[in-house]
Amino acid sequence: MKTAVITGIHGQDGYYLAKLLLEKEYRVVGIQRRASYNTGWRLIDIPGYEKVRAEGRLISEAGDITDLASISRVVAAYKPDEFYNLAAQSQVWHSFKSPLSTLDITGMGAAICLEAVRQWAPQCRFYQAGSSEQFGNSAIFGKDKPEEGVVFERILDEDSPMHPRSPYGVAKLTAYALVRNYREAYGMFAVGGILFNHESPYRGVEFVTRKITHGIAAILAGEKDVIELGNLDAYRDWGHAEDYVRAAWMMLQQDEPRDYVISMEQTYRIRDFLNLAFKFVGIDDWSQYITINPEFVRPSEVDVLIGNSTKAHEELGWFPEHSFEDLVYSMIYQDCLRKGVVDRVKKQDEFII
Ligand code: NDP
Ligand code: GDR
Repeated sequence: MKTAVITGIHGQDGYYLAKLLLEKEYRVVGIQRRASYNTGWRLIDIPGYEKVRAEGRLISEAGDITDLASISRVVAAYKPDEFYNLAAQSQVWHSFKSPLSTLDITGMGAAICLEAVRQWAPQCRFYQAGSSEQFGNSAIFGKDKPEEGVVFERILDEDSPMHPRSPYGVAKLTAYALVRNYREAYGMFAVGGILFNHESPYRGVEFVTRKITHGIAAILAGEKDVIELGNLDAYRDWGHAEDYVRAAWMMLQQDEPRDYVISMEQTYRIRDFLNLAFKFVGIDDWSQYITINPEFVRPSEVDVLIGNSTKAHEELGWFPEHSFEDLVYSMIYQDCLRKGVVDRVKKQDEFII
C-alpha cells in the first residue's frame, strides 16, 4: 500500500485529493495545524469516512508547515511515497493585509516541506501546489477585441513570464523556484503544478465563486438582501477542483518530474459567473442583489488569466471532466440544498452535480 502525506488536508483540494487517493487504496496521512474551531467539515463527507479512519487508512497528524520539527517528525515516522504540499495562506486579498505571514506560510513553508522530505525520505515524490497568480498580468489581449469572445496574443503556458501582482503570488513563485532548485540540486522527484482557479461546492466562502453561490442561496432563503463584491471585470480561467487534484496525482506518476499548467483554456469575467449562477435560479437581472464595496478591490489586480494546458494534455493525458457550466450548476445546486431552497434551482439533468 502506498503512503501519501497531504498538508492542507482540511482545505478544498485536500478533501478531493484525500478522496481520490483513498479510492486508489493509498494510506493517507493528513497534516493539520491547530485551530480554535473545527475545520474538518469537508473531510467527514469522504465516502466511508468512519471506516477508513478505523482501518488506519486516513490518519491525522498535528503539524504546521512553518515548523520544520513538526513536518520532519511526520515524514520520518511514515517515510511516505508521495508528499503533496497543499497548505497555504491561499487568499490573494488577505495576502495584501498580511503579507509577511503569507510569505512565511506559502513561501517558506514550501522550503520546510522540501527540506523535511530531502532529509527523511529522499525517494519520496513531492508535489507543490503552484498557482496562475505567479504569472501576474502576463496574459495579453489581442489588438482587436471583438464584441463577443476575446482574442489573446498570449495565453499562459509553462514558459510564460512570471511577474506576480500580490504577496501571495510572490510567495508561490518562491515555492515554485525552490522546487526546481531541489530537483536540480538533489535530483529529487519534485514537481510544481501551476494550477489556475479551481472551485467546487467545497470551496471556501471567501473566494468569489462560492461567495456568489452561497450568497444567492442565502438571499433565496431570506437571510440577506445583497452580496457585496469588488471588481466584476477581472477574467478567470475556472475549472473544477476534482479534475485538478487528479492532475496533481498524475504528475507524480510520470517517469520524469516536470511542471505543468492545469487550466480549462477558457476565461470568463466575474459578471459572467454572476449571470450564469443567477440564471440557474431563474433571475435574469441581478443588479438589485449586488453592491460594489471598494474594500474588496485589490491594490493590484490580475486582470486576466487564461491557461494553455497542451503539455498536460500531451504528456499526462489529462483532460477535465467538468465543464464551466457543470461547475456553476453544482455550486449553486449544493448551496441551495444546504439552505433548504433547492426547489428554486431550475432542474437541468445535463449537468454533473
Ligand atoms: P484552502 O485555503 O481551501 O486550503 C488550504 C489549507 O492549508 C487549509 O486547510 C489550511 O488549514 C492549511 N494551512 C494554512 N496554513 C497552514 C500552516 N501554516 N500549516 C499547515 N496547514 C496550513 O486552499 P485550496 O484547497 O483551494 O488550495 C490548495 C492549494 O492549492 C493551496 O496551496 C493554494 O494556494 C493552491 N492553489 C489553489 C487554487 C484554487 O483555485 N483553489 C489555484 C492554484 C493554487 P486550515 O483549515 O486550518 O485553515
Ligand atoms: P483569486 O480568487 O484571487 O483568483 O485566487 P478569488 O476568488 O479570491 O478572486 C477572483 C477574482 O474575483 C474578484 N472579486 C472578488 N474576490 C473575492 N475573493 N471576493 C470578492 O468579493 C470579490 N469581488 C470580485 C477578485 O478581485 C479576483 O479578480 C484564487 C485562490 O484560490 C488562489 O489560492 C489561487 O492560487 C488562484 O485562485 C489561482
